[in-house]
Amino acid sequence: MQSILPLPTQSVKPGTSTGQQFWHSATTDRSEKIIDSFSPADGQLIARVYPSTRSDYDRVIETAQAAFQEWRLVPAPRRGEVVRQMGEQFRQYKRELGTLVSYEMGKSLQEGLGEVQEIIDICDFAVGLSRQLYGLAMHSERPAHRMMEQWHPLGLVGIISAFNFPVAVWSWNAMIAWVCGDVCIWKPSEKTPLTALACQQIITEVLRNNDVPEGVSCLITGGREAGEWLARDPRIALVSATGSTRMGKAVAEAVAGRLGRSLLELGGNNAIIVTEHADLDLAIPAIVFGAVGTAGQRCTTTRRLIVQDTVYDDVKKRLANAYAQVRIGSPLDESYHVGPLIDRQAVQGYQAAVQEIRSAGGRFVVEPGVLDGPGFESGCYVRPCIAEAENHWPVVQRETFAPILYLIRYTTLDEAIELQNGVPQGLSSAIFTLNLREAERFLSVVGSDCGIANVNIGTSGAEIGGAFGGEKETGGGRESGSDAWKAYMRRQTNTINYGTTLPLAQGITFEL
Ligand code: UN1
Repeated sequence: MQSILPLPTQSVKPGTSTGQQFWHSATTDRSEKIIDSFSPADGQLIARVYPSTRSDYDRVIETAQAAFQEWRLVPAPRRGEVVRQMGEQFRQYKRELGTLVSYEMGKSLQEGLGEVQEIIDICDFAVGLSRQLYGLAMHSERPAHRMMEQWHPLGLVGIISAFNFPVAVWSWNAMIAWVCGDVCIWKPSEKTPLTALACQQIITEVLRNNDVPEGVSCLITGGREAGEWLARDPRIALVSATGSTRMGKAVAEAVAGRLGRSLLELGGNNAIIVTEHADLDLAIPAIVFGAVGTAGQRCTTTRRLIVQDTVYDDVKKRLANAYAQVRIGSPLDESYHVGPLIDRQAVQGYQAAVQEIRSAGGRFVVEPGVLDGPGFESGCYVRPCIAEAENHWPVVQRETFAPILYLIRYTTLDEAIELQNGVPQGLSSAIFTLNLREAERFLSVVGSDCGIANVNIGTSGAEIGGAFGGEKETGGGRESGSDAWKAYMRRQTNTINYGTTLPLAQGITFEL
């Protein structure tokens, strides 16, 4: 059994007078405001969700603590088997969950399905990993001694996820944490609570069928306050948080204040460098997908394009032509490329950035705008735009979560790399060139300072097999593939003496 708290006896009650669905809770002490989930696709209120109270939270944590005592004893490959079955469930519900992601969050259906595919992929990865949680063995300097390291589970892992990848980022954390032997408490974004509840429902059967103790998979709902409970709570061994740099700094401070562990995946300000040796037939679609995909709301979205002056005009013209083909409309209708922003507040952020670009003297190559009229009633649809800008402008230095692409000109590769690195964030980066020297220089120690650096592919759309995350204000954490699992475990170094004497290290003698 699992906890899908804050709902001690949760049920979906259809059929209110307005036809909306309400998640019900037996708890009556609800001081916090009910969370309304609106679809940015059509502006409809699609559900109302009760936020967890502090007493719900404490009950969840106590249940999770008890669950950890049992779950840590389950052999890792057995835990992997549970995750394998979860992957099967997500395969089965891929279309339904992908559609809900698309409807609640507003990304295109293709991208909603892609997000569920990321869950399936990380499940597969985690299953293999469950037999590969390797520690090293070392040669001891002492005779008849053996040294090795083991990796043990950490305990309770808090997962704070953002609206833009409402389910995939949870799965990167949870699936890996579970095979490592941890238990998880998920606080999804208050903008996308339904997709989170759906994920919990999808895995319920697997948890039940395998007699997984209640509390291995927990969910709390709420806003900033619920995030703070996790960050401040010494019972939470690791807080993995995805979101804005502002949120990440608050989490980092609170967790560091109690010397806990945090794993942060925060803002990006990702650039693509296009050199005169680029294959523009590859570069243009990569740039467009990177800049307009998910309506510019990926942390890996391409926000800056740094183009060599010799090809600048050509790139600018081709991009303007490509943008003219981009179709904006309902994310559920597959004939459109770009859906809405998450809410009207995000639209205001887009408009404020546009205003700031104009005041700074920026010139729009592709004009911005907010769409209205039939199909755009939610007020959340905006035009992806391109502005010629300068890297040092405050608006360019900031991450605006919207489809605004800045065009910046350069002459030498060193200058391009300096521009690319010349922002506070350090998540993703790319270069388009067929010139080996340029590509290798970009990847070298004097090249990109980002956690992700690509050649001839865009900045977004990373595969789950690599470690995902970035440097500087992006927070330094790594999630998902490679050896990111180590963040979810504690390392123990063991020295075993199987001899009959007690030689000391460093040649020290100590005789009684
Ligand atoms: C995010 O935007 O927080 O690399 C995650 C990508 C996706 C994940 C993005 N696989 O664009």
